[in-house]
Amino acid sequence: IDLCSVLGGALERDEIVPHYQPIISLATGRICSFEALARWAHPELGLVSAGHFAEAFSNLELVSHLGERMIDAVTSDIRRLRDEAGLRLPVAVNISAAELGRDGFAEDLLEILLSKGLSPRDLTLEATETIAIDHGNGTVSRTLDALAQLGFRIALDDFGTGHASLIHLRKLKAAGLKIDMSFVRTMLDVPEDAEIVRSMVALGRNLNLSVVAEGVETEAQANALRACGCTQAQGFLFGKAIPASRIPYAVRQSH
Ligand code: G
Ligand code: G
Ligand code: MN
Ligand code: NA
Repeated sequence: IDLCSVLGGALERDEIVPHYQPIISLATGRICSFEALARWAHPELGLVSAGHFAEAFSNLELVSHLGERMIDAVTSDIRRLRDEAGLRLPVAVNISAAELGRDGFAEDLLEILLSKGLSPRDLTLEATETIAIDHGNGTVSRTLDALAQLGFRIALDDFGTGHASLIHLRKLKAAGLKIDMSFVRTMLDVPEDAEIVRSMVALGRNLNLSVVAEGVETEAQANALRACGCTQAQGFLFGKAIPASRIPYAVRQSH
């Protein structure tokens, strides 16, 4: 099957929806934020994770279309959570290189937020470092500058897996970094990986960045991260992505 045409149809039928994975404070265990992850509510297959249609993310048109759909749904969910549950937690959304390569992306994003009575502070934009590699005419850099100027927070996703991570921290004007789950997975068994995690946490702290450890699955990993001085974490230990309707209950449970 041609995944791209299939996903295009799914987008048109509004079957792509955000689910929300909690990000917690390691000091208190409380939910402090969520990451929005695309899910395909397939009429027969049920809920399909983004990993199953990740190939489509390399199609510029599809990923832009998916991004638009996600931003619209996420901002509506943030608005509804505030109105109906009095919740005000920032939500992280994954932004693709295709979106950053479009002139006017930052201004359009601001307009969407303002039209719903929200502000740039309500969103964190997660970008992987491949994004900073500007192949074209400098549009990506201009968009990143504009986003930072308008008050959006950018977090460097999958930190530690790409090339030249450190220069991208500066180029992206990052406000945070997310330690890739590959380091978390091995840090209890491989002393070097534990040391790398410690260094990333220290780097983040010294640069005044918020640091989130990803893929935390066990209590032992959470303890090791806490011992490193890491303050926030995300992973199956704390919860998988849930629909927006379940957010108020999850937040109350964690407090
Ligand atoms: O949730 P899951 O493990 O299926 O996600 C797989 C990958 O898809 C992750 O790397 C995640 O960053 C990416 N992803 C999930 N949702 C979105 C989205 O809305 N936009 C983009 N660009 N990537 C997403
Ligand atoms: O690339 P990005 O970090 O945006 O993607 C997050 C992805 O990681 C999502 O697809 C999500 O489902 C997955 N994920 C989140 N927590 C865990 C975890 O604890 N273990 C594993 N194996 N995957 C996770
Ligand atoms: Mn992410
Ligand atoms: Na990541």
